[in-house]
Formats: sequence, C-alpha cells, structure tokens
Amino acid sequence: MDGVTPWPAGLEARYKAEGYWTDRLLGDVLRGDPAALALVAGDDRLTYADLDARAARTAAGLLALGLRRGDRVVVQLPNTTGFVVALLALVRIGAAPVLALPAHRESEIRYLCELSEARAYICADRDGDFDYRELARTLPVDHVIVEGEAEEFVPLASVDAEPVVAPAPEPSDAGVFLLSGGTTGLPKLIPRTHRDYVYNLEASADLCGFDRGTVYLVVLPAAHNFALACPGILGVFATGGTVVLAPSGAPDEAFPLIERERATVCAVVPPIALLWLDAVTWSDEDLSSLELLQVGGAKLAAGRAAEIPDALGCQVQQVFGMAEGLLNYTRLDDPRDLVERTQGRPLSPGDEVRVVDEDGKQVSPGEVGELLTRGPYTLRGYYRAPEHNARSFTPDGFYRTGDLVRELPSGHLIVEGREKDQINRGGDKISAEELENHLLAHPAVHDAAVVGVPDPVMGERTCAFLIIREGGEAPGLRELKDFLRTRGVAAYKHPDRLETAAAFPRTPVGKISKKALAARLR
Ligand code: J2J
Repeated sequence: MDGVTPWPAGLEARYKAEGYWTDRLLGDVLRGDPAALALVAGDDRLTYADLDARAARTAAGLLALGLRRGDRVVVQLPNTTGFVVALLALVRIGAAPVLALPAHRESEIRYLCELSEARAYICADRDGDFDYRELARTLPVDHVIVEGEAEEFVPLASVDAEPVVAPAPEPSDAGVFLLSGGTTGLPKLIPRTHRDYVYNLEASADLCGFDRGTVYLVVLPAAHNFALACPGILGVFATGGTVVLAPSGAPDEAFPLIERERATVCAVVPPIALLWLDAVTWSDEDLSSLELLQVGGAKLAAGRAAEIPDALGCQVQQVFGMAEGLLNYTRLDDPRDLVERTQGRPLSPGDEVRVVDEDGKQVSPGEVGELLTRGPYTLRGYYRAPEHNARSFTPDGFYRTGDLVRELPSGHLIVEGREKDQINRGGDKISAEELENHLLAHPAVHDAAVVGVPDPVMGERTCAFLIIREGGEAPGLRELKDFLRTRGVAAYKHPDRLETAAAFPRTPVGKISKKALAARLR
C-alpha cells in the first residue's frame, strides 16, 4: 500500500525466523469454542458462533457495497456490538478501519477521511447532543453506514448478505490504522499490519495469562490500542474468553457489570484507577471476581499503585504502551517493588530499546534519556507523512518516542517525563501545536502557546497562554471553548485554563520556552 513504510528485508526475515511474524490474519482471531460466550454488550450476548456468523455476513454486505481489500474506512463507534462486528468484518475483507475515537468531531474526522481517502465512514447516530449524521453529510466518502437511526444513510444492520469467499489480505497488509497522540499540527495515522498486530495481541494475551476463563471488561474506548489489542478485545478473542463492553469507566456503570458478569480483568487509565480506589469505599458491588487491573496511558503514582491490591482485591499491572507499537508491561510475577515503581519492560525479546541524550548518544546505565525503539510490532513510518517520518525515526529505523525514561538493570523502564510537545491529560493525548493552530484562528489571538499543568487526578491539565492582538479583547475560557466547538475540535482537547501574556519567554534559539511558561503557573 502506498504511504506505508515496510520493514527492511533483513528484519523481515529475522522476525519470521524467530517466530514473531506468522501468516495469521486479524480476521481469524475468533478462536473460542463456538458455544462459548464471546461478547456481552448492552442486551446482546453473542457466542463465538454468533459473532463469527455476524462478522461473515457483515463482511459479505460490505463487499456487496463495493468495498475491497486495500480500501480505508473511518470507523467512529462507541463500545457497542456494532463496533466489534464492523471491525471484524472490515479486517476479513482487508479493508482497513481507521479507528477514530467517539469524542472526535468534524475537524478530526474530516482530516482522517481526507488523509486516508476513506471510501466509507461508519458511525453511531448520536452522542448526547451531537449528531454524527450531520457530520457525515459533509464528508468526502462514498458510503455512510450508521449504527442506530440511519436516516438517509445505510443502517449497519442492513449491511448483511450470504457469506462469500473473498480474497484474503496478505499478512504484510495494513490491517488497521490507529491514531497517534500527535505532536504536530495534524494527527498522524499508524498503519498496523496484520502480522505485527496479531503478534502484538497474541504475545500480550500470553504475557497476561489470558485464557478461556478470562472475562475482560472494556471501559476505555474500544478503538484505543490499549483496549483493543493489549491484550484487549482481540487478545480475548484469540484465547477464547469473554469480552464485556461498558459505556465508560464510571463506577456506577462499570462496577455492576463486574459483579453481574464476574469480570476478571480490566484496563484503565490512572484517573479511572483513582476513581475506583475512592468508589470502593462506598459502593456495595461485589468486585471479588477481579484478578487483574491493567493501568496505563499515563503515569500512575507509585503510592497509588501500591493501594490497588488491598483496595480492589486484585493484582495491578503497569502498562506503558503506545499506538506506534512498543508495549511495556510489569510481569504478573514481578516483585511488588517493580510493579509499583516501574512502568514495566518490553513485551518482546525482539524489541530493541535505546535510551539516548540530546545528541543521540546512549546515556550511562540508569540515566534519564529519550527512549528510542524498533521491533517486530513497532511502526517504521506514519502513513503518508514523509517529512514527519524523517524527524520521527533515526536513520536505522528506531522510532523516537519522545518519552524520557530511565532503564533499570532488569530492563524495567521508569517514565520520567516527556520531550514531545504534547499534553497527556489522564491518558488522552493533546498535540500542543494542533491546539495552538486552532487558537491562532481566533480573531483576538495574536499568539498562542499550550502547556500542561500538573493535576492530582488527571496527571496534567491543559493551559493555553494567549497574547491578545492590540485593541483586541481577551476571550474568556467559556467563549474559547465555544469557539473550538464551532471549529469541530474534540472536547478533550479544549483548554482547562486560560492565561494571557504580554510576551512569551524564549529559548536561546528563539523557540517559545514551554518550560518557562509552565513555571509561571507555579
Ligand atoms: C507514562 N506514560 C505513558 C505510562 C503511555 C497501552 C497503554 C497505553 C497506551 C497509550 C497504549 C504510559 N506511564 N504507563 O497504546 O497499548 C504515554 C507515553 C506514550 C504515549 C502513548 C497501550 N503509557 N504513556 O497510551 O498512543 O508518552 O498509547 O508515548 O495513546 O502515552 O500514547 P497512546
């Protein structure tokens, strides 16, 4: 596929020889007993046989619409049966889903459709007050498929035909496109091939001890890498357990589901873990089935990690992952100290990590530096982004994560900070540059700089510093959010705080010093 950077032949041969890459495809991950329960979502309870049949019929329906191997389809669905069925159907016919988050709005979705030249957009009808169908009417796609009330569009339920034999994708094809957290003006797409993503989810399921008895509660957006494949929904399917979809991590939604379905595993971001630590003290649901809580997406404070086993009656696992690939997990048999203090160590013996200084030289053992990585499931280039790729990868193909880490002799990593211009708001990633560009479009704004402010629950919140044009009137926070909403910017990217400045502090090379700006807030 054009725009997708392949691995060099030498590494391809090695990853195959060492058994990381196989010919297994994402469309074949349903490996549970046909009569076993595969998916619980709302009132739906689907066995593996049911889900397989639904995926096969939907795949045939997509082919009948004219979708083909190599096409891209933007998928924006919440945690519903439709998400799972659409995803499985698309990967079976080799049309790659571009996995948007339900929170994305026109600015993000239009860009994703244009960049990927998507043939179709699959969405829900509404999200509260927001109507995805109105957005769909403006998109440059051939087909709009809606789960729920479809109006003039194609109802997802009607994408249904007698199963047919379709040409299978190649294991080296891009199977899904994930969204990067982003550090530039526009979000980037991450092509994940069938073989690298299958390895990602199978190796993760193995590491986490998933099996037929696993009941995995999904509280994060199913479209996020963590919930989808680390080991996530797909890791459960590959090992024969049950996936239970929750609408969110709110204790009043998640706890009753844990009790009713006897959930054994759940993946959360730190703010949800903290919320649960508080909620167990007053809730009366039975959470005794829970065996493992995976926490990742942002740093979990060591002290809080230590509280989880006693408070929730389960093991805790720290996960330091990225949609780009590399996954670090604390192991289930790691000593307590490592589980509490570190963000885990790489999943695969094939993962290569380097910790380097500003000049790209390896730091001394135990020193802080930027994490670089390459391996059998880490991308070699963002989709259709040659200029960005030249900066994001070393000449020998290591991905520059932008994360500052310290490596312990055991290989465990401690995340010490970040070099990339991004805010990590409780696991949601916000590109400072992307938000600044939106703020610069405001008529009263002369210049804008976005920084993270430490926050006890979210880890960080977003603060926008504005220089107001001469004679202009500074907008209030409410007005600014309305402005961003009109521009179709997802709400999680809206600033939490607003400050005006007369000038921005500069670094010696003349760039805005985000460090000095952040210091102004303390
Ligand atoms: C500190 N920072 C972390 C952690 C991610 C599993 C888990 C998370 C993600 C994810 C994921 C962190 N401590 N434990 O895809 O499969 C920050 C780092 C990283 C960036 C990646 C998964 N876990 N981070 O968060 O693509 O800065 O993936 O580079 O959304 O989140 O963000 P994302």
